[in-house]
Amino acid sequence: MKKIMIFVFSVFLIALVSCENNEDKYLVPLEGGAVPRLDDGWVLKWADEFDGEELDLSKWNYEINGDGGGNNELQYYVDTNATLEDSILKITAKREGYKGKNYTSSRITTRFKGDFLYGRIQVRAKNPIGRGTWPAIWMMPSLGQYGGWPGSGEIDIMEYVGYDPNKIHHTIHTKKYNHKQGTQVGKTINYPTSNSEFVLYELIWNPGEMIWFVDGKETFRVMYKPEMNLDVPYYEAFPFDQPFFIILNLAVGGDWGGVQGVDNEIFPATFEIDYVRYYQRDYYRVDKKAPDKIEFIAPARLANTIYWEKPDDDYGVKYYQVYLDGEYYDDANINQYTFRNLAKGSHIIQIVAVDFTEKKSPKSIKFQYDN
Ligand SMILES: [Ca+2]
Ligand SMILES: [Ca+2]
Repeated sequence: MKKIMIFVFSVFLIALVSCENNEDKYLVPLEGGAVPRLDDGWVLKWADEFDGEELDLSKWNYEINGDGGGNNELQYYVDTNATLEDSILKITAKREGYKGKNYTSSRITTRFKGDFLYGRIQVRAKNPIGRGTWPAIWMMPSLGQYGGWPGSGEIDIMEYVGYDPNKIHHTIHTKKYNHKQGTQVGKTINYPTSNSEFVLYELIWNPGEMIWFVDGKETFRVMYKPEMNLDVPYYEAFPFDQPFFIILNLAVGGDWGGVQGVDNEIFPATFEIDYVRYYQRDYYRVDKKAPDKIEFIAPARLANTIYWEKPDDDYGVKYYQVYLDGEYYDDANINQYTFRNLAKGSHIIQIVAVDFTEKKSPKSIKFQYDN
């Protein structure tokens, strides 16, 4: 107990001494990282360069199963087809019988070992060659807070199918927007060198916004727009306000990869990954400005739901504080909010935007909501 008291007291002292310049809040890069910082305040927080002799199981899990990934894929995922060589992770699909399947491969995830909310993800990879291959760099929700697929979302940083080798694909899936309904949101990019050279795939993920880059060029951007989702709680359209983990896998065949069958002459086929890096923005170093006052609030179609404009800020809003009849009521991760148990009558609602350094906007205009 005494030790704890001393610890608490010393933390308090340090906080008192350094609150002027925020130095205690600056991010510290991951020790030994290959590229600890990128321009504009990005700091390395998690990485695997694949330098070792074998896959680092403090960072990765194998997903071992033959259930076809929900897409009727033909491989059995085993824990022997992800190997390291010359600082490259090689995920190899083999033509071999195993537990009723005719192919083996590997699928690895960072779940509960690397779980990420917002930031910048870099994966440098080289796609396999051959009809029937279907590699992916993607992300799934760590906790599944908004229900099973696709309710809690899926982020596909890069997909490729070997029968259409000049293209790569970026996609998100949510309850409202997913491929089972043909409503998924995505983009196909012509990139003929993705299976002959290493390509850098990047995702910058901010509240309400995701931006994809290929070799440093922006290729796709998704912004949450409440005015297009007035009929649903925001998370049915955009559940990307919770932690996600990274998945790397090489599937064989399946509903997409197998559209033109599988060429059995291509095996072994290998998906190569040079590194995975995750950066967070060092907001206390770069963010200088508080968010602007919110001037627009409106009712959504969904009951007891409002939305508002996303105010300008130099590095973006982290979350909002919702005020009801002059009192703080709740936080909102995105610029849309559904009240629970709102009393019948006329209410005054105000919103405060908070950035990643806890700088706050002035209180918004007063919006009258009658329910
Ligand atoms: Ca490497
Ligand atoms: Ca700011």
